[in-house]
Amino acid sequence: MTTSNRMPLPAVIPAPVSLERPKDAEPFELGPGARIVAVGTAAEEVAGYLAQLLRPATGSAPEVVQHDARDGDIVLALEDDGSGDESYRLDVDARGIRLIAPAAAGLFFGVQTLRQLLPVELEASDGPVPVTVPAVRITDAPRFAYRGVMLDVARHFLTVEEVERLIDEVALLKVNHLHLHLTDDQGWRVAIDAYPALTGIGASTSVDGRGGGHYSKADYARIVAHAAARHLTVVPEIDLPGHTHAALTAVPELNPDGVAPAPYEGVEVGFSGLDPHSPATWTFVERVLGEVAAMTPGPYLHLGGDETLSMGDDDYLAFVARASAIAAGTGKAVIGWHELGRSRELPAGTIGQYWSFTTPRDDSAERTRAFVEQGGRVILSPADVAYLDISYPDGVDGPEGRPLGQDWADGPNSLADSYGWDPERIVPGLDESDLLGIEAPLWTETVTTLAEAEWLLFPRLAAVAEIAWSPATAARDLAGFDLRLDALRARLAAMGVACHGSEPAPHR
Ligand code: TNX
Repeated sequence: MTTSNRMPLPAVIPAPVSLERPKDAEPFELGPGARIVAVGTAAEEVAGYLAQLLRPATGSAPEVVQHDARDGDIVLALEDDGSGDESYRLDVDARGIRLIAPAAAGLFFGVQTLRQLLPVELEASDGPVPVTVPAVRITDAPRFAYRGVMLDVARHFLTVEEVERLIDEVALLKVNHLHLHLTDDQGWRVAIDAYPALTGIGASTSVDGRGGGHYSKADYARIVAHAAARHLTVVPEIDLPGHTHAALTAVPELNPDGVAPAPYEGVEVGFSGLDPHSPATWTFVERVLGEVAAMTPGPYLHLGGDETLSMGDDDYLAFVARASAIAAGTGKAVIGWHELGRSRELPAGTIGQYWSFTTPRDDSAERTRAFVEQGGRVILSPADVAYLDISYPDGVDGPEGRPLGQDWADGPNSLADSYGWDPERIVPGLDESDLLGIEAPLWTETVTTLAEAEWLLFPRLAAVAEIAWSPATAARDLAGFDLRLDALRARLAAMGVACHGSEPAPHR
């Protein structure tokens, strides 16, 4: 952040490209007659969202109008200055608030910045809350196009309402992709018309047998729509050919002996696989990927591809070549975990998701470069800093009074770990332009409730989100980040969000 004077800076996470406090400018005070002026049709939806955020100020949402801005109004205007759809400028002083962006996305992210400048009490109160906003001039744009969070709804299921809440929470940090890990050994969580048993027996349980669950097509559409309204793209993952035990329990013909095994409630990985020599496999892959692509307005389809320890090389490569071609044939861009880079027959542009360590182990760097060599780009999720299911170092119990998190990825992993890495230095040979972005996965072997998911995500997601959004040139100053984080902690608490290291959030 560049600053123009020594006044304490408003605490914004992720840090904007530039934030100045203009000398002698007075703060904005929201008056009773203030309106939101939405200039341009695409600005109206964002104006409606902001009006709801401001509702507790007076007890009623400010009126949204289309023109004739007056002093004291909040103006959201679309103006294309060529700076990218997600960029914005935010000017606040006593005369009003002016937020300008080339597209609705930029306005939405600008509103998330503005939200962090508003009194914390607005998040919790039914009002009235006096609203004063410090005078600032901010210009901002993201470093990476893809800023993701992954939820594993297979090991433990999260309901539509829980996923919607998490979407609202991560939007505050300008996260713009929600990767849903929809299938794994323990459960298949999305309805596929061609195979109803996938969400029958296939969705009947979870890790430790804590109950099942799945999304109907209507449920899934609700999640996608809720995400879209917060400018997040949903990335569905159907994990193939490994992590498929739940599918094998539901579809007997996928098993070489035609006999479906019993459901699995443990946490081992790498034992299941689909047989590339069986015609039933290919009928299954075509139907499932076809239906999932049809439910997906976003551009991506994640094929998984990780941890197929029970399959030989030839079978794995035969599977990947054919399955990735089927996935690409749906019209979607294919994403896979870095193991997919074992294949030299990937559809052009296939995106690799790197999940080894900040210093690559085994052949992970080579596998990851293989995506770039085949015309694709890379999403970084280094497990020792970006896997948010790894436990915290202090050994404190989670919000339900039990320990949380796994340790395998050089864990426990601290907030400082999640903040202290440089995307350009992870995979040797990759340039910044080879990186599509960054994602923080939340695997849920140990996570059984929404509060537990929140507690593992926050505050470390704030660190990963800042690395994904803020300029490479911004010094990663942990002490300064910690200060800004205090404000975010207070806001999350007011929102009722569980956060490690904060006072317990009040019950919702
Ligand atoms: C590895 S990383 C997995 C998941 C586990 C996770 C636990 C990757 C692509 N697969 O199956 O849930 O570790 O941290």
